[in-house]
Amino acid sequence: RAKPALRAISHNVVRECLPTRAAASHKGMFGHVLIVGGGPGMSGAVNLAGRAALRCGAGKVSVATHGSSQLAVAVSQPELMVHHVDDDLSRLLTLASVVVIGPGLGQTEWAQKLVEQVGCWEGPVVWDADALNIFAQQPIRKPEGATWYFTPHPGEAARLLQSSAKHVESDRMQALTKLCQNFHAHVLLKGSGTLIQNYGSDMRWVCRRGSPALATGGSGDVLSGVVGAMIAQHVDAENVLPVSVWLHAVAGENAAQNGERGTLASDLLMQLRALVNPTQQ
Ligand code: B4P
Ligand code: MG
Repeated sequence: RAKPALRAISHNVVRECLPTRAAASHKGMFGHVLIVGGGPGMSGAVNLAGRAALRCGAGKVSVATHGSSQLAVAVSQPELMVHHVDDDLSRLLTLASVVVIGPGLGQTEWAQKLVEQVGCWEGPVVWDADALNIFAQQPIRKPEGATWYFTPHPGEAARLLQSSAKHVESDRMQALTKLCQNFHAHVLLKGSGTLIQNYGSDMRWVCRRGSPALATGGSGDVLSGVVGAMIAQHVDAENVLPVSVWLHAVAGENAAQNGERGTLASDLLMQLRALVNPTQQ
């Protein structure tokens, strides 16, 4: 069989995916992202994911977080709707158009219960960070009708594949394809030259943009929020990961213009806003 094609992501994908908004638009057209995470001591991760989703144009963003994180997240960004969840996500799931689970989630019993509930939900889910780590220990069968997006770095990919980060890095293409096939998910594999493959497709994408400025705590959390916002705004499933990765990478390059070393994940947020408005490109 012929080798699957490898396509570089270009700015054209953004123009295609994010058309100018109609004058009569309302927020209901741009979806409701539910971010689940922020265990004790890790409120910053959901804050970054939530703010990234807002800056990328999601109509509404809710955060479901641990009681100890609620106040910190709520005061950090007034546009976020912040809910304290003990163990029952069902009410919030009925309101969401997409769920992003994992940023700052931790791997406690509290986190495991949330992963189980999101795993049964029949909508689009972005699995990141500790949600992937929990998943690696207790795989869940994808429900009929759900669309899953996995956003692992090589360490998380290795846990999902019961391998090592070194082995994943030695053949990134193979790891990517295995993740897609094993978990029936659209997958991106992070790192310089992030790779993407959609479930059911042989084609792979590579991102040749980006910067070592992105190698900083929280930049992955920002990416998960970008992915959530693209799904909320009805970007076609096969374009969701390519467009999100491109936006995040170019936001990193632009933020790094003030100095690669010392760029913060939160510096990406205003860059993203400029990039999702194509006249600004
Ligand atoms: P965690 O401690 O789990 O890190 P995290 O909370 O997920 O951090 P964050 O969400 O901010 O960053 P993420 O990597 O998701 O684990 C980090 C550990 O994982 C490392 O100590 C290492 O062991 C392993 N690991 C991570 N990346 C690795 C890699 N490339 N190779 C080998 N091991 C790795 O997201 C970071 C974002 O920035 C991604 O979108 C990524 O693509 C981008 N980015 C980072 N460096 C980049 C670069 N040089 N060029 C372009 N993009 C880059
Ligand atoms: Mg991460």
